[in-house]
Order: sequence, then structure tokens, then C-alpha cells
Amino acid sequence: MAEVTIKVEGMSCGGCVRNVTGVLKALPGVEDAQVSLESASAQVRYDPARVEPAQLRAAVEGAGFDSPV
Ligand code: 9UX
Repeated sequence: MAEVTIKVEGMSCGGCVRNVTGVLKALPGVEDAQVSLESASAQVRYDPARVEPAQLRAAVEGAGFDSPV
């Protein structure tokens, strides 16, 4: 299992945090996601054999937020 912190920009409230957490945890290979409004980031535990950070960022972007490298 690997761990990465990605940027999540554009979150305004706890609902955003729940939404981002949900889309990340829905990805195959994602074990856990801790999303922080204050630090505009998400710490994700994942199986590198099944998913990679670029896909995590793409899922965040798909939910309407920005996740620059
Ligand atoms: Mo809060 Mo976020 O009302 O997409 S859920 S701003």
C-alpha cells in the first residue's frame, strides 16, 4: 500500500469534503482518503498496482474541484 497527498483546491464547506472523500474512496484500489478543507489537500492510501495518483487527481477534477500537480 502506498500513500500520497494531492492538492484539492476549490472546496468551500464540509459538503465538498464529503463529496471529494466519496469520489476518491469509490475508486478501485483506494483504501482510505482523508480530505482536509483547511489544507486544501487529500491524503490517500492506495494500492499502486490498481490506481495511480494521476487517476486520483482526475477523479477530484471530475467532481468539480482543481487538483494541480
Ligand atoms: Mo458546500 Mo461544496 O454548500 O461542492 S458542498 S460548497
